Amino acid sequence: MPPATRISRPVLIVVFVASSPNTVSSSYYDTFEPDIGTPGEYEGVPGNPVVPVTLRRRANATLLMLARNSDVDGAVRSVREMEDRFNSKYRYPWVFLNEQSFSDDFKRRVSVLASGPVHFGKIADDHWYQPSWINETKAKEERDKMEEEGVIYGGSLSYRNMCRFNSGFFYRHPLLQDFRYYWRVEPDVHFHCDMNFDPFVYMHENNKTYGFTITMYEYQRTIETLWSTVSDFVKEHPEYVAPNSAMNFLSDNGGNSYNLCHFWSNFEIADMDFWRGPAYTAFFNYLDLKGGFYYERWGDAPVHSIGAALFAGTDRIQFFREIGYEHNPYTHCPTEEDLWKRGRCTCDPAHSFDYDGYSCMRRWDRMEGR
Ligand SMILES: Nc1nc2c(ncn2[C@@H]2O[C@H](COP(=O)(O)OP(=O)(O)OP(=O)(O)O)[C@@H](O)[C@H]2O)c(=O)[nH]1
Ligand SMILES: *[C@@H]1O[C@H](CO)[C@@H](O)[C@H](O)[C@H]1NC(C)=O
Ligand SMILES: *[C@@H]1O[C@H](CO)[C@@H](O)[C@H](O)[C@H]1NC(C)=O
Ligand SMILES: *[C@@H]1O[C@H](CO)[C@@H](O)[C@H](O)[C@H]1NC(C)=O
Ligand SMILES: [Mg+2]
Repeated sequence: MPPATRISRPVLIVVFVASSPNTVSSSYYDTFEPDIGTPGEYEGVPGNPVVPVTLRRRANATLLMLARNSDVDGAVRSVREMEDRFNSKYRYPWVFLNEQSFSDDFKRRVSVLASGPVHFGKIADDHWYQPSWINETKAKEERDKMEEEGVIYGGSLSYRNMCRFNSGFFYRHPLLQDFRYYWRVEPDVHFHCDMNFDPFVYMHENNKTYGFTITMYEYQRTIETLWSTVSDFVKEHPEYVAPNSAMNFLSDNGGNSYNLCHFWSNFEIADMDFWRGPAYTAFFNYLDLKGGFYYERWGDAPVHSIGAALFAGTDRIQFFREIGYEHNPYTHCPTEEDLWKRGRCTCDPAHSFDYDGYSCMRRWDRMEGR
């Protein structure tokens, strides 16, 4: 935090070669310090001067959490860490969504931590619940089968609602219409490093569509017919495939089969205008009508990942290596000594998931020419 009296204009020093695939996002804003005044000067605090937002460079973005009222303790811990490590310096708004009304207790406990405006939204029933054209007899049979087989969340209907909502509906919620970028935050995750740059501004300035920290394999059993459905869609709509598509990240045989690699979507920084655009909209609607969100257990992680990889393309996807992030049981921790130190990270780089046997990071490295 700069001293209270210091009001400097942001200095942008571009220090990397734009085409380098090894770009460290934070080096872009190495010397960037937002002009935010002292904590007591936050705008909206009665009696305090408003710090002109124009002094800071902020993106059109929000922090976003989907949660149940019963998630409140974990939500509070995640908000606290996000604020301490990033948002208290930038004061982006928060949007919380829930298919039920948030309790006063939930609202009170997260609001006390947020440095920016906080919005609570209820999700429309037709954006959340299983649509009427799903054959519930068949869906129930499949849920029971998966549960018997011990597939994680295999028997859960609410988990399926959540996955479908996150795949194709959240960015249509009225509270998100005012925003382009979002950072998805789940209850009970950890942000392990100080953020010395603004990833939203980075996304915007570098034309990025999708940012991730962890990539891994999906359970085949939950997506048995997803890839054949994707292939059918692509055959019908070759015009949506990006010239620089990341097909080789998803498939080891030019698209014949899916290697199960996906970005772990409990962390996402992404551009909702891409989800709202013609390619992803057509893609999601096609998948949705096949029913796999209910007859199987298609997750938003493979669905977003396949959408971004094929229709946005390799150069639109950003690995945020400097963001220390943990969702049980995996952690991405910056392994570069300078990033780890600058971030005052609480994670152990030796235990970063990046090159774990279950990680797809090596495949992503190859996409970027490493
Ligand atoms: N409102 C609401 N939110 C939900 C529901 N189910 C899950 N969520 C939220 O959706 C996100 C993902 O759910 P999780 O239960 O964390 O699923 P996961 O990350 O695949 O699995 P975990 O390993 O258990 O964390 C979290 O932000 C949850 O709070 C639900 O039924 N209603
Ligand atoms: C619904 O699924 C069940 C079980 O698979 C099947 O027997 C039934 O014919 C289906 N109903 C319709 C209307 O397709
Ligand atoms: C922010 O982005 C949304 C979605 O693209 C757009 O509708 C809105 O006008 C933008 N707001 C500003 C201030 O640019
Ligand atoms: C950003 O992406 C758009 C859409 O693909 C493209 O038309 C534009 O030229 C890109 N801009 C830069 C600066 O790369
Ligand atoms: Mg989770």
